[in-house]
Amino acid sequence: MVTDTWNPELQQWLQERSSAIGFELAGVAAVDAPNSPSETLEASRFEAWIEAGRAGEMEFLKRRDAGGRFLRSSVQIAHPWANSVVVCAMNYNTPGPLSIEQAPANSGWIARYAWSGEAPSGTGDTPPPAGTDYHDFLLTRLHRLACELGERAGGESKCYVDTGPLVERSLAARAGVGWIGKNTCVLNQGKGSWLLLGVILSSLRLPPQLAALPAADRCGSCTRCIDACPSEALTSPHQMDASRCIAYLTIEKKGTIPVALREPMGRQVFGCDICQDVCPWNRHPRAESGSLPSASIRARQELINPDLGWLASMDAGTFKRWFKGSPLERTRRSRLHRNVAIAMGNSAEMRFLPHLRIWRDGEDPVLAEASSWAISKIERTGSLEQVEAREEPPGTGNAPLPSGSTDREYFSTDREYWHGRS
Ligand code: B12
Ligand code: SF4
Ligand code: SF4
Repeated sequence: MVTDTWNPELQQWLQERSSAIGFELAGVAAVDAPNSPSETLEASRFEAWIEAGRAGEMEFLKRRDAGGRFLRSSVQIAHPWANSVVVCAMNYNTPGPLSIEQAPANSGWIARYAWSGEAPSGTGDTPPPAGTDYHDFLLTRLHRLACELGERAGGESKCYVDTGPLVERSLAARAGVGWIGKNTCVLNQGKGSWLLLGVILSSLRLPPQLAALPAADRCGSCTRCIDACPSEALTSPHQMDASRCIAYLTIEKKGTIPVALREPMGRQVFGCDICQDVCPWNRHPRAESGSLPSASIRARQELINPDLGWLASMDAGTFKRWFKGSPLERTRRSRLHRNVAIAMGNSAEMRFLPHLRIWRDGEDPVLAEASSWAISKIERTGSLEQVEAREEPPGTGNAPLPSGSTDREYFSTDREYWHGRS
């Protein structure tokens, strides 16, 4: 039955079908009419955010239409036909440690959403499991839902996961999926914030009486995320200076990373989970069994607290085998290695010096500069014990590796290295 308008029965159908397709949460919101008070508020927030330089070098956020308006400041600018938006969310919190827990001194951190891969990890004799990107299967599910919606109610639709010219978190909040926490993430009382969002823009109209009730803001007086952010990217509640966020620095920022922000990066080499790891609403929620496509979403154990030496030893072929089709493809090997060099510097581990020296003397100027910084940092901050162990015969220029190990063991192929760890 084609309706062209949302009605309670269709909303009920949406809940049932989205859940059957594998989304844990779904809601629908009306798209603001041009110049309505709510459109004006959202647009002015977005403009102010960009104009304050908060987006750093993320040029895709700054795109404008022919009239000079920021494309993302209002849904209707790029999609004048859209009247409503379905927002779906999937919890990706598979079991695993938190980034804030004790971890080996030689380990880095890859954001939780990027752990996924196709099969349980091999023994080292089998090829590494192929990477998968949550965005891909979210989009597949959204297309299925949009297609069924079209068959049932008619209208035009368009699906996005991440890439569309719209602010998904604002839409999610308005669709009742959750509230926007002080860390700027969408949080749901029962599911926490390990949520990936996907949206279906639709031409169906949502009568005002069917609008979702906004989720109550349950941050209260808590400020854990703001207090824990190492780079002071959360400038005040609900406000982020993305140019300082470690997720931006490690994933989006090209070239060199500002020196002042390198130490705060700690051991993060891809993304950052700290402001979600400390959030009390994330203590319990786990992805529901059955909501994740089991074969393709398993966390790859090697990517949890990954060994920095192992990541550093990846050549182009190995990087491709591990990360093709995964979110890490975005940084390519060169930027991942830049981040690894900084994490090595922050680790104060003398054992990384030989590899850092190779990078420092190599051809990639960004990596060379980051390595040079890391070497001086390790030399400044390495433990007394390590500094003593560093005493070397004049002229060799190399610090000894930890006792009983050789250069070859430390920086050979990833497979050998992995065997060494297990
Ligand atoms: C650019 C981007 C980033 C940038 C900037 C993040 C940011 N806060 O803006 C960087 C690279 C830093 C980033 C990091 C991460 N991202 Co990101 N990112 C995006 C992207 C593509 C655009 C976001 C955007 O437009 N930002 C501009 C600002 C203005 O908007 P906003 O923060 O999203 O929301 C603002 C408004 O809602 C408004 N607002 C609402 N209420 C109120 C109230 C007050 C008082 C005020 C002042 C403002 C205000 O202010 C909010 C906060 O500034 C979206 C996808 C999309 N198309 O929306 C994903 C998205 C936001 N990211 C996502 C994720 C998962 C992450 C990371 C967790 C990844 C990681 N582990 O490293 C981190 C989280 C860091 C964090 N604390 O936010 C998810 C968020 C899911 C969720 N549960 O909220 C999204 C929705 C992608 C997806 N499809 O799932 N991301
Ligand atoms: S993701 Fe990390 S750097 Fe970014 S706001 Fe959260 S804690 Fe701060
Ligand atoms: S840590 Fe506290 S303030 Fe931050 S999002 Fe969670 S509940 Fe809100």
